[in-house]
Amino acid sequence: MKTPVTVLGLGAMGTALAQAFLAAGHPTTVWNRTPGRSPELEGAIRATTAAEAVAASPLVVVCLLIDTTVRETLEGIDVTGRVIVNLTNGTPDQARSLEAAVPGAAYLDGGIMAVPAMIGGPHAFILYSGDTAAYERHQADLAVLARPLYVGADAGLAALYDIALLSAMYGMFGGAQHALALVHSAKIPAVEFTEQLLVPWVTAMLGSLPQMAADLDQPSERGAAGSNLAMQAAAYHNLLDTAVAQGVDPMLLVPMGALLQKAVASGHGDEDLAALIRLLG
Ligand code: FVH
Repeated sequence: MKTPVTVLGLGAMGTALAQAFLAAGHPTTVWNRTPGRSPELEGAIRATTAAEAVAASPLVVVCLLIDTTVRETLEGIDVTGRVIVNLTNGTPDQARSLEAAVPGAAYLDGGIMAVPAMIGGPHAFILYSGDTAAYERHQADLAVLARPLYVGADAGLAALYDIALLSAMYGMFGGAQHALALVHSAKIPAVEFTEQLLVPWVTAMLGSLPQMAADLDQPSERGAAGSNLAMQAAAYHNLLDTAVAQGVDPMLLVPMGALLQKAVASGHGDEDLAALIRLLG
């Protein structure tokens, strides 16, 4: 028989996780603060309390709104002998603290790198960290949700990777959204611009990331800058001025301009974009 699992939280993501477990044949107990959510979960066992749901399965997946929600939900519940897999978004410190707050349970923290529609599909992956033995015992169970990637025994590591990847995503979307606001201000069709220019351009620029990362890892092997920062800082004013002239709020672009100025002022004008990473910390 497949491992019985419990899913705490039937928001958009919790529902997708429960659906994937059910589709894979796992006896699946679900609980949600507001009863009656996700009637589409046919075959799920509906617990009336979180305690009842935790008691029902050795593997308990938690997917609630934020860290506080998880703490309030698990408070006072006997989790002895359970494997708690917390897939709620949080910080590394919150993950470590939660691990300490569930004595008697094995704790895994996770970062879901997918939107709900991707769960159970080929492009989703989930980062895990924490109790190594618990991960090895349940790796196959967790694989029905998304490709599992274990990143270390420190419970905070999955959150660190997750937050790093989300930070990159928001930065990327922020730049693209500014670009779209700019072309929209000039009544340029957004879809055509996106498909023919924006996506190919961003895709081509992403190709420079591995070299940027290599420069960070091995500064002694850094090559000459192809596009130096002094040149980029000089041109960057045009991005801000054009936004203002078009009536577009430059708020998403301003921080990068400030960082470029700081790099040049501190003597890094002849280096390339990798130097900005070192200025951040
Ligand atoms: N959806 C996504 O695209 C992202 C993908 C990456 C991972 N995130 C994180 O997953 C967590 C859950 O996200 P979600 O999409 O399921 O969120 P909602 O649909 O808004 O559902 C929220 C659930 O949390 C329950 N809840 C809220 N407050 C409380 C509380 N005080 N006590 C108990 N439960 C609470 C809520 O219950 P209800 O409102 O239906 O009663 C939902 O079950 C999240 O960390 C994302 O960052 C998703």
